[in-house]
Amino acid sequence: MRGRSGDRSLRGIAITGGLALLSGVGGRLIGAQRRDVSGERAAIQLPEPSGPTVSLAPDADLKLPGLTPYLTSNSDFYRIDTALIVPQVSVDDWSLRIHGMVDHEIQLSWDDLAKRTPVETLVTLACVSNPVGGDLIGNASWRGYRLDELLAEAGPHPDADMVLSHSIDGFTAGSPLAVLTDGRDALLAVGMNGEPLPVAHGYPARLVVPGLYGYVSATKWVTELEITRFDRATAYWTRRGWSAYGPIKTGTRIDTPRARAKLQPGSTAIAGVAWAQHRGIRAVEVQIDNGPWQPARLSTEQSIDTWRQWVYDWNATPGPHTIRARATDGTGETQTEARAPVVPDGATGYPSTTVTVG
Ligand SMILES: Nc1nc2c(c(=O)[nH]1)N[C@H]1C(S)=C(S)[C@@H](COP(=O)(O)O)O[C@H]1N2
Ligand SMILES: [Mo]
Repeated sequence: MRGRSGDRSLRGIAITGGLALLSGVGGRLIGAQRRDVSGERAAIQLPEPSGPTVSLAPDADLKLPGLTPYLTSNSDFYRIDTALIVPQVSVDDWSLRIHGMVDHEIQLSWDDLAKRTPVETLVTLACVSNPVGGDLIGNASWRGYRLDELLAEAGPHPDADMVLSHSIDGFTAGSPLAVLTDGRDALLAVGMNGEPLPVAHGYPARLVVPGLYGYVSATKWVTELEITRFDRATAYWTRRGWSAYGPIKTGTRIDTPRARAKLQPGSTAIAGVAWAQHRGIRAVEVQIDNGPWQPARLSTEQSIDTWRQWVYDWNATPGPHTIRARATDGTGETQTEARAPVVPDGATGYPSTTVTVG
């Protein structure tokens, strides 16, 4: 980050695999965050979800060498934080206020939540600042409370169209009210992969919305849902040049072979992941050099809200080669070949990997 205004980089604050890549100053220091809620978190018992807990379809994970696992562990999950110090929020101090353009303002404490029954669902979360081929994307099971139910209790006014979620650290995200209430599994999440949310991923509560980039939906350490309008409120990253709306674009990534790999001739698995959250992935195709596009084999579709793995068996011939891939979503639309940068609303273009065989 380069300063408070005119800052257009979410990438500078990306933290992946526990490695901090902090460039310059920015973010905000949270006042007097001297405590540590990790002990409290370890003792929390999450309520059991209604319905079955998540179980994986056969072949949802093809388990190929070099291919990203279907499920991302909490420790491998990417992180994006504007705060330089991870907020430490105790369940004793936490509450969620739903207010603004509503009939009944609501305030929920942790104990109020415990009286409700959560659901559990798989959602692939993605960052708008993920470049083509990048790793700011991960897939986890989330346990939480349906936002459509919580919002219905507050009674949003008919002319409201935005839910501005506020974090304790000052971060805000603006989500279309219509997306949070259209029946998808938009959650006030308290659990990630069967554990309480890790502190760095928003403990004790955050939002998770299938189909929206994190900067417009996935508020961590969430404390307020302000029901408002896009023509009245502007969220954190939108003030810094990013789009007010952030639906996730269809994308795919080549995981193996790695860029500049030296390969033996013959049978070679080309494999990766593809995503189009809440539309689903219908097909992935692979192209070698300027050859025809060939269909890849897909992993079993676990849900339209999560990525799918794909693999293409290539008979590698000696020489240098360029491998490209493209995905088609559940509506039949193929991702665009036109390259776009991550600003203002997400990168586009086909991923490409160059290898040498022989
Ligand atoms: N409080 C807060 N919530 C936040 C952010 C943040 O900086 N602060 N980053 C958002 C962005 S840009 C993304 S992509 C997701 C990332 O969630 P993760 O860090 O759990 O992967 O969180 C969103 N929620
Ligand atoms: Mo993000």
